[in-house]
Amino acid sequence: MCTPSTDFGATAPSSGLGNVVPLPVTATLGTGAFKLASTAGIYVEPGTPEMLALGQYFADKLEPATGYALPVAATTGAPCAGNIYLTTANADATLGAEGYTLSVDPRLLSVTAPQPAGVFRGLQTVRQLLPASIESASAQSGPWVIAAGTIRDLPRFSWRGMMLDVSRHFFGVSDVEKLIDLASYYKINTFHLHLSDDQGFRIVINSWPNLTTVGGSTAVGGGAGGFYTQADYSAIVAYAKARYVTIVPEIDVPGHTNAALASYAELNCNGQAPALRTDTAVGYSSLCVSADRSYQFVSDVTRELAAITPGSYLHLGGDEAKATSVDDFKAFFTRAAPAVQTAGKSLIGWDALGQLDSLPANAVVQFWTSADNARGAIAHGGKVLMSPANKAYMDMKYDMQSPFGQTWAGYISEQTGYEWDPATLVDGITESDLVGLEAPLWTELLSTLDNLEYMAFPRLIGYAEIGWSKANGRTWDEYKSRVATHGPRLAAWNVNYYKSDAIPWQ
Ligand code: TNX
Repeated sequence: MCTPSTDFGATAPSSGLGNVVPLPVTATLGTGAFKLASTAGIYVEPGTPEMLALGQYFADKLEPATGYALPVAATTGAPCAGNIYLTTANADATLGAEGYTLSVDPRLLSVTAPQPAGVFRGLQTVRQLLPASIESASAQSGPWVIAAGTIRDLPRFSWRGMMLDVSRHFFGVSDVEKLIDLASYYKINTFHLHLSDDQGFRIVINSWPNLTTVGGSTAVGGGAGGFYTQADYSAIVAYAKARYVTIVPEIDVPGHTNAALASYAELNCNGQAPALRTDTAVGYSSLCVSADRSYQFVSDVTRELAAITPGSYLHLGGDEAKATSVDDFKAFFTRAAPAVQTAGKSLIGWDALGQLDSLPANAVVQFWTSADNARGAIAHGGKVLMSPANKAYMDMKYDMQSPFGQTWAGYISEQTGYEWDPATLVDGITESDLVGLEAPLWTELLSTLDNLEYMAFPRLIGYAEIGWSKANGRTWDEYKSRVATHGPRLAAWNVNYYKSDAIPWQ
């Protein structure tokens, strides 16, 4: 049973189906408009807990601004006129794991996808087609009208990520969740947590408790640091999962390990724990490659992390191991990498892993600086995740005026961050070698959520579009006026985004 709504004569907004970021694959404008009425319901098919949860997620997003408590119910077949229909029934299988079709008719709004993840992605499109005031935390006047038409949409790359360094400065669960929620609005599907480095070890490992009680007690600049309990981490994983975002945890080895070395003397070749470090130097620390305990450490950490990580990848870092010889680096990963397989996961590491003589099945290397190493990884059957430092490092300053951030990889304006193609940037790395792209946010120089938001927005929105939308036809001039319409939405969420003149912000 459903209550039909009868206002089918609403006028379509002049923006039509425009202003969606990432740009959908195809959008065809129809006649008229769908008007969301207070009497509408959200009907899901099939009535599984997952689909009902998606319906409730959407109802919860609409309630503050509309004041409507839209009921969510299971249905078989399309509901009656005036309602919203979310379904995986009779979907076009070629839309894949995350694609969807959005059909907006004056009498029905429906999102159809082969998988619930596609329904979630489609709901982000629906939110973007509603007036920006839909994102307000308090009741607004509406009307809540969407232009009639059809969108058929699916991603270019399967891995569209953001990375946050919680080691140099620690960020609590609610900060991380806010970033995940924002990223998911732009259809990002992977959130990589850089959980350990020289300055802090940030996740409780029950079999090695000092890693956090000692190694988690500091941060860059000497602050108090902090760490996630495994329950905290699981809360982040669940929050991300509800947004169809996969958490990829990173424990960086064998370098970038001073916090672990300071926590356990036995991980050091000289048997002595160094002091905790709060400076930003790199390349001085290494697990003891000849010590069996180092591999016990890796296997215990990967086993405990794997048990609370539903995603299929564990990141073992491997970058800037300058205190480890190349032979030792190879010897280290030959013994350490199988722990990831044993834990039932696949290995991802930074591009230095391309120096190894072989890679395990399904290995991914994350390109940030060395094209040679990335090509080496491809030659050994690995796939590449693109995070070029001079295009995708969100800790780089936008320009000379930026109040904080790094410059070693250059300035990265919003335009520079947007105008590149992962499949043509590096000689010898082509589309079929890639799993996708990821934008890292390192935090040596960033210590507050406000800082993070300023560096990530709006650049992250551009990376989301590079990962999702077709390369063909993407232009900065068109994009900048489309992303400009998202200013009021970012403002509604209290995001401290960078408002430069490069984008004609509304
Ligand atoms: C290089 S990228 C690093 C990080 C720093 C970053 C700062 C990478 C794998 N290593 O340790 O935080 O530069 O931009």
